Amino acid sequence: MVYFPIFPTFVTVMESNHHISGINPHFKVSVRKQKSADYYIHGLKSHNRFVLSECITLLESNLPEKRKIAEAVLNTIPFQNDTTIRIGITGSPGVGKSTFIEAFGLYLISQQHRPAILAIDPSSQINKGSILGDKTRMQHLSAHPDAYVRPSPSGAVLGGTSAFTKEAIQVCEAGGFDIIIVETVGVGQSETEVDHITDVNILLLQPGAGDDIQGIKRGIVENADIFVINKADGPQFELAKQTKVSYKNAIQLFHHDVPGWICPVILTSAMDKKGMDEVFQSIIGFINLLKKKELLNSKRKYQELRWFERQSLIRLKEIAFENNAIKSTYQQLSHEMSSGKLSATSAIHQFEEAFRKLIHNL
Ligand SMILES: Nc1nc2c(ncn2[C@@H]2O[C@H](COP(=O)(O)OP(=O)(O)O)[C@@H](O)[C@H]2O)c(=O)[nH]1
Ligand SMILES: [Mg+2]
Repeated sequence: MVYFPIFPTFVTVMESNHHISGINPHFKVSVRKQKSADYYIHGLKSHNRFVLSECITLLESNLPEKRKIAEAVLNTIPFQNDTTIRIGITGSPGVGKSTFIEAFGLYLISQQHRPAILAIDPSSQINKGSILGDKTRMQHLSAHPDAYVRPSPSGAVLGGTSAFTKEAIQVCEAGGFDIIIVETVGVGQSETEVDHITDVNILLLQPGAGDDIQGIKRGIVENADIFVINKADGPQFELAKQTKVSYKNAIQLFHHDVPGWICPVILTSAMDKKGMDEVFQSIIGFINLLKKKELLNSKRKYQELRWFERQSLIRLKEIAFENNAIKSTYQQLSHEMSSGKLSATSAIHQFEEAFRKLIHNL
């Protein structure tokens, strides 16, 4: 196997395609008839959950023929809907994100909302198509007719997690869900950052987390709009209260992007289903402030633009590497670098030369 140190995502895509084409490129198409874009569009419009699931599976596919249908669907359904709320929930593994979403989702249903949950957890294990942990933690919510829970493996999709999630949010909204919750670990993983796809971000913490606030990456704290200290129950309740004070003091040092917003720090117990109302009121407070300052639409427009910029670069890279000359030049240079014959600076220079030559000859 050729080692590609720089483009790991790209390599995964390329290699998986290679394996598929090595067996039989039309294998899947011949055994199962591909459903049309109209089938998905109609199913989403009639709020059919089964079709929504099929549509998200379609979005996860890297196969060009499926991608084409997915794009036809995405180009037909609305991409902006300002009556929906997109919530990002991040936090280290084990803080209780999935348990919290189970309690919060059920609370939202009691308030006549229809929540859809996209759980993208790189630490989750995939087993028989579902992700262990997340769905079991969201047992009641998963089974509820007014909710939709979709765990997705991260990194397995074309263009990275955020591209897939952005599209999945769009189809969930088209499928009749008005509150979309995205669960990610979001700690230091650039492709799992949800702040470019959601309206409001919640950082989930657990009692004691305030002790190491200095160690928490500045970016993560800065991207949060609401802090939730979960597991504020039983013997940990007192510690949770102290953690709340530490956070309240610490976040005063950070400047929030939205003028006038002071990040609330809320105690919850997902296990005892406590604090859900306060979290929801804070979310509504934040959304109302964004709307009042006419920032909600501009935030989403900016996210669209940013997404376009990021995705076009990813596409550009993929298209470039479809060219054999570019691919072999890259492999050759990597090879020379690993055997110590070439410095990165000259490899970059040579690669750029080869690329320019190719483009100018087109
Ligand atoms: N005591 C207590 N435990 C909780 C609470 N929320 C979650 N947990 C436990 O924390 C562990 C991790 O929860 P999980 O929801 O999978 O965390 P995630 O990795 O952030 O999604 C599980 O054992 C949960 O039962 C809570 O509010 N109180
Ligand atoms: Mg989880």
